[in-house]
Amino acid sequence: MVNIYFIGSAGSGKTTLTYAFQLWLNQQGLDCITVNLDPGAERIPYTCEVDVREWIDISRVMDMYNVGPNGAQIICADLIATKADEIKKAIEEYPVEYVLIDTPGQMELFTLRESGKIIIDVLGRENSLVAFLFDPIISKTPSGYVSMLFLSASTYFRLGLPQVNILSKVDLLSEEELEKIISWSSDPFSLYDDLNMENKQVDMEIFRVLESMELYRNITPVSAQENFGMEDLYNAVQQTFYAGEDLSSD
Ligand SMILES: Nc1nc2c(ncn2[C@@H]2O[C@H](COP(=O)(O)OP(=O)(O)OP(=O)(O)O)[C@@H](O)[C@H]2O)c(=O)[nH]1
Ligand SMILES: [Mg+2]
Repeated sequence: MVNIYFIGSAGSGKTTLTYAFQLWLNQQGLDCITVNLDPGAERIPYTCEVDVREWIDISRVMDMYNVGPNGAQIICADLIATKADEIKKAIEEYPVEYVLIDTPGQMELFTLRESGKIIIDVLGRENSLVAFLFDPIISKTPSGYVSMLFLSASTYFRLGLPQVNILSKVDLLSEEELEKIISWSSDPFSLYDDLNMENKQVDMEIFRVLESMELYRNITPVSAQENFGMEDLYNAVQQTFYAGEDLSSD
């Protein structure tokens, strides 16, 4: 069983990609379930075999604690940890190969608060990975791309799981913009040059550090809307687990 956590900034496309990847896996004859860990989710397109909203009701939390939606989101994020064992049990009822896990819209609720790490530990670290979504509109400028890179690195530091970087919604980018972003992801020097042209000075050393930690790596472009790049995402997942050591089959 492989757990894939879809993580990215608000509106980066996590929920839609979870759905598109579920459909693609099913088309390939591969078993998967989808898990919603976002208590604030309103519209969920995928089948959602396990839904955190069964245990945590955000509007009740707002009433009970007399807080607004943002305060309630924080309380809910912490409450998820108290339900970790039950969530695990619910997932284990499905003996499938892939568990696609959609995370809260505001990524820091999952990546920075303790409950994200607790959930990951309870569900098991060894077969887990993060699909980190780069927002295409932010990633269009060199400084925006670097900011996404740091956000991705911060998630990696915090959660400590293998990570694949995904460029989402590429149908919103022109061919030229897409090519630029791909070149930045494969060649730190081209990013460095374009940053300079944007009058943003960054020491090349920073990219070397990211490279040495294998955080500076090729990005996988996808479009959930156009069902593009799903096979590449699948291959990136496979490579993470099967390239080096064997994946234990539990
Ligand atoms: N053009 C285009 N739009 C997309 C794509 N994927 C998602 N969207 C749109 O982007 C918006 C956000 O998508 P979601 O999947 O809800 O993103 P999210 O990261 O789950 O959002 P939150 O959970 O609210 O933070 C929606 O309006 C989607 O329809 C895509 O591949 N292409
Ligand atoms: Mg979502």
